[in-house]
Amino acid sequence: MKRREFTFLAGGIALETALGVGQPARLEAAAGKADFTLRIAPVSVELAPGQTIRTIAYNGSIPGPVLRMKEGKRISVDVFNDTDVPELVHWHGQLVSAEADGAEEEGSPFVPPHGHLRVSFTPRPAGTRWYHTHAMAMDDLTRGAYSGQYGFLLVEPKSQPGNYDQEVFLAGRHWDPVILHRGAPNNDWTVDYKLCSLTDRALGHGEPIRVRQGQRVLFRILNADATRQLNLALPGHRFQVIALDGNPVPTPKAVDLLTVAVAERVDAVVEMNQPGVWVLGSTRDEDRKIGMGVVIEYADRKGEPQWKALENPTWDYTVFGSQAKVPQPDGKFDLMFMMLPDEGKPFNRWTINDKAWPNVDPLMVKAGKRYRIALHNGMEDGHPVHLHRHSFELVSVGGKPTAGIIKDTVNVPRNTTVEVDFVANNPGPSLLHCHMQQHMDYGFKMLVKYA
Ligand SMILES: [Cu+2]
Repeated sequence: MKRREFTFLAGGIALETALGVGQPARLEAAAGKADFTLRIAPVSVELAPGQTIRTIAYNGSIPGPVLRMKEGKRISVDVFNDTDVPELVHWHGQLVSAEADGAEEEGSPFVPPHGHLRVSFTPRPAGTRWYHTHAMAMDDLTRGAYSGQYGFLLVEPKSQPGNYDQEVFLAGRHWDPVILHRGAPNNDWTVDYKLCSLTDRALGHGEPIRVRQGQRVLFRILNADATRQLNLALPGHRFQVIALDGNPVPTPKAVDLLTVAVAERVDAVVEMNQPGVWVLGSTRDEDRKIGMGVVIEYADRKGEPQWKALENPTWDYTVFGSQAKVPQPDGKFDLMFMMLPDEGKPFNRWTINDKAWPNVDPLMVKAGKRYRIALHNGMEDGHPVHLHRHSFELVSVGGKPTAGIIKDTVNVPRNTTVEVDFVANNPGPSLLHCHMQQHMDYGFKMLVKYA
């Protein structure tokens, strides 16, 4: 029997339902083929010989396909959900409508189980973005960011600068999660993992990245993890950081270590001037041992991949900033993040200004105004805080002023305050949350609302 297909033309969203339940008032025939298709379905991936993960992913691979879109050119994506549970696809770092954003809390529709949703939006701004599930996992570690539902989305600028010879996409991930209770000083519930990947295979398996001496390689690096920070080095080489979260930085700078918090992206160019076979990998020995890395192989070089620990690994956003004067905001908010004590089962609950979702008071803003948010982390863990549908500018990190660094996710280190400014320029509810899955699932989220 032919599937019934309907299109719901409102807010840029088209909704099709196979059952016809909850049919919206305005129905029209689905219009042609979408520009992109994503299929959410189970997959098995052999990360290393004998080490196969079974997860849910896009189009049968981890990561999903690199989606290349043109800045400002409206597109449509057909999302098919072959699983038994409702899903959400979030377009991370893009200034889209709340309907298209893929966040339940903003009112975006789900992709129904064994159903379909057509999403339409205008990609912007240009840069390294990504897409991922925004479903909650709670204590089901097969769902949400613990699953394989992530992929790069590159919004290509109208005019391409492109001063590189090769482009490489790397997305860090931990796999096979298990719930773990930690003792002092944290005394909390956390997640531990047994396997890692930075490509579609564990370190030492799959194809190396082949380079030639003198090449400039642009690495687009994403931390697609549910909970863990990614720290990367490439012995004998430096990373010229040119963009953070896809946005060009005011002061590109060469560094030895890349620290990428959950959901962040770093674009960095490496000049290949140390012929050999190297490990580009996690600076955490335990993570490299279980697969977090990839081999870089120069032409005509053979042998065991070499690793060397960094002597002085440091990471500081502000080195990429400028000294420009940041405009005074029209309003200011203070947000204090705290963890509630262990309640005897996973996970600990989290509060923002002493309240947990859904009871956190929203930040009320007026369109066109500039707001400063002081993010206060009163705990031992760092929190990658993400604001949906807006970009923000870093104003200070741990009391150190900066300017010109535009991001959508910022790591707020332990017992530190980070200040960010954003302009309320995209009306509709916008989610602000910690991107660590168990933190957002257990209270650490709130809405920005337009008055
Ligand atoms: Cu957090």
